[in-house]
Amino acid sequence: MAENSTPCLFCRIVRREAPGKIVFEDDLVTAFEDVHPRSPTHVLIVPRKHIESLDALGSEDESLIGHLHMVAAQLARDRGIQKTGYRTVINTGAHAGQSVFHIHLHLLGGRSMAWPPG
Ligand code: DGP
Repeated sequence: MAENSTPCLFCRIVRREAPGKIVFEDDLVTAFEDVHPRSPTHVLIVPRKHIESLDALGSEDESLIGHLHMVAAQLARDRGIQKTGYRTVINTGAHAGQSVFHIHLHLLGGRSMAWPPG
C-alpha cells in the first residue's frame, strides 16, 4: 500500500504531523520512543521512506535495513544498555503481531528478557 493511499501513522510522525518523542534523525531514518514501552528503553527506528514490512523490502533497500541496525546499536551505546544487552525486533505480519504497517525496528533494553518470545 502506498503512503499516499492511506494516512500512515509513522509517516506522519516522521513528518512531524503527529506527536512523537523523536530521539534521533538523519537523512534515512527517524527514531522515536514507543508510546507503549515494553522495557525501560523501547525505541522504534523507522525508515523515512514508507515500506510496509520486511516482506515488502526491495533489493534497493538492502543498505537501508542495515542502517536501521547501525542506528539501533548506536542508540543502545548512547544509553549504556550495550553493557547488559538488548534486543532488536522486527515484527512481520499477523502471527508476529505487526500492528503498524510501516517497517520499524524495536530496540528494547534495560531489563532482562525471556526467550523464546511469546
Ligand atoms: P508492532 O506491533 O511491531 O507493529 O509495533 C508497533 C509499535 O508501535 C507498538 O509497540 C506501539 C507503537 N505505537 C503505536 N502507535 C504509536 C504512536 O502513535 N506513537 C508511538 N510513539 N508509538 C506507537
